[in-house]
Amino acid sequence: MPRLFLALFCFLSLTAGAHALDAPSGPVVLTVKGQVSKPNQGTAAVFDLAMLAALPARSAEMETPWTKGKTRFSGPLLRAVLDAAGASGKVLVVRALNDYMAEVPMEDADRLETMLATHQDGKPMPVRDKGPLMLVYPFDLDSALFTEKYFARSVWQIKEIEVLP
Ligand SMILES: Nc1nc2c(c(=O)[nH]1)N[C@H]1C(S)=C(S)[C@@H](COP(=O)(O)O)O[C@H]1N2
Ligand SMILES: [Mo]
Repeated sequence: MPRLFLALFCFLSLTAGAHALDAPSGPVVLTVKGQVSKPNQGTAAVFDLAMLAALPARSAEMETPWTKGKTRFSGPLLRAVLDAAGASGKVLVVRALNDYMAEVPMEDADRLETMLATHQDGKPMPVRDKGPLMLVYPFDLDSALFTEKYFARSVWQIKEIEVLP
């Protein structure tokens, strides 16, 4: 009988491990709220930098309106962060520390290699220089993105993403 319970326990912890989002151990840098199915703090999914660093990422050199010359941005793919939170919906309201906000269509995460940049030229981004997180479009892959429409969605000092239907 105890062996059956042990097997059941192992099975349950394995399936839970496959779906649950770990609790952060460091300071929370990002809260994903709204339509999220893998919350780890109340109804929200919260992330520290180590959790973000463990997700599928992108690193690319590009020119942006905010940087001089070619600059390398690296960080988790936006879709990887949303997957980790179990986010599903059509619109992302991306909010910054200064309460700037932009509405970003879910397609920008699904179809474009958008990243939540945590590093600029290999260094963590301080708040005074657009950190700790910035939504960076793949300007290096598609020059058609180099427009005011995508600049306005390039939120820096991100603190929160709300997932709406
Ligand atoms: N956190 C934050 N991100 C932001 C903004 C802002 O005010 N705060 N402005 C947005 C807008 S409207 C544009 S066009 C671009 C470029 O802003 P800039 O002209 O001030 O460089 O950044 C976007 N990201
Ligand atoms: Mo703008």
